[in-house]
Amino acid sequence: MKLIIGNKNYSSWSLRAWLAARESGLAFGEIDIPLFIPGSRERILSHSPSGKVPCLNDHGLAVWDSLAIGEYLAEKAPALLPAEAAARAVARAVTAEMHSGFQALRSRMPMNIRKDYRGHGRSAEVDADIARIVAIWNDCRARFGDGGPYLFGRFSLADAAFAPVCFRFQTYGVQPDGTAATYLATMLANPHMQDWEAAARAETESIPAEDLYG
Ligand SMILES: N[C@@H](CCC(=O)N[C@@H](CS)C(=O)NCC(=O)O)C(=O)O
Repeated sequence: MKLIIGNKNYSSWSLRAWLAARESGLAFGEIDIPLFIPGSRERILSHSPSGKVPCLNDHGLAVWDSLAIGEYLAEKAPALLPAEAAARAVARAVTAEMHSGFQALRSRMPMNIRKDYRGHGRSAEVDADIARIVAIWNDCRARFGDGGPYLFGRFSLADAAFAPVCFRFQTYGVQPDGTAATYLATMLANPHMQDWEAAARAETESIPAEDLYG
């Protein structure tokens, strides 16, 4: 399998698929395509019919969109989803909510791992998104978190979905309390997250439109 991804500093959708692939334990190679430079669109389109990353290529089969990639990986590595039906349903629900929501947080706090934007990006709408995310984390940990430190105990696709939020909280200095703070620290200490962060910090390309606060 090969996973086609964008800049590790900026591409939040790429991180979700890459982290799920790493946590699956399945072997995969990586094709990195820096976004929004001459030729990037053509390079992406040569792999991904949507013209977006991430895209997974499994022996010629293209699977695009991070949600579909996660589900595809979970078919091969079922531990990526909780074993119990109710927990699995809620894991999918919060993953889908992350996939389709939180527009204010996304637009005012884009993932930008290299930057220190503490104090930037807050608004009433962003605060409402943050409050909802913290509520999801607390609820999942309380109801399903017994078997380990992640939202559903063991690492799952739900954690991959929220991984970019963890880097955003670090960049923009968002500090939740209690259980959510512990979960955030767990995610930021995850060895695959740390590999991604180190690679993001080593990148030299920048996307000026994403560097919102200087
Ligand atoms: N819903 C898609 C979103 C993919 C997406 O928007 N990817 C961005 C990078 S994070 C992209 O490919 N941008 C390049 C472009 O639009 O040319 C997913 O979950 O994979």
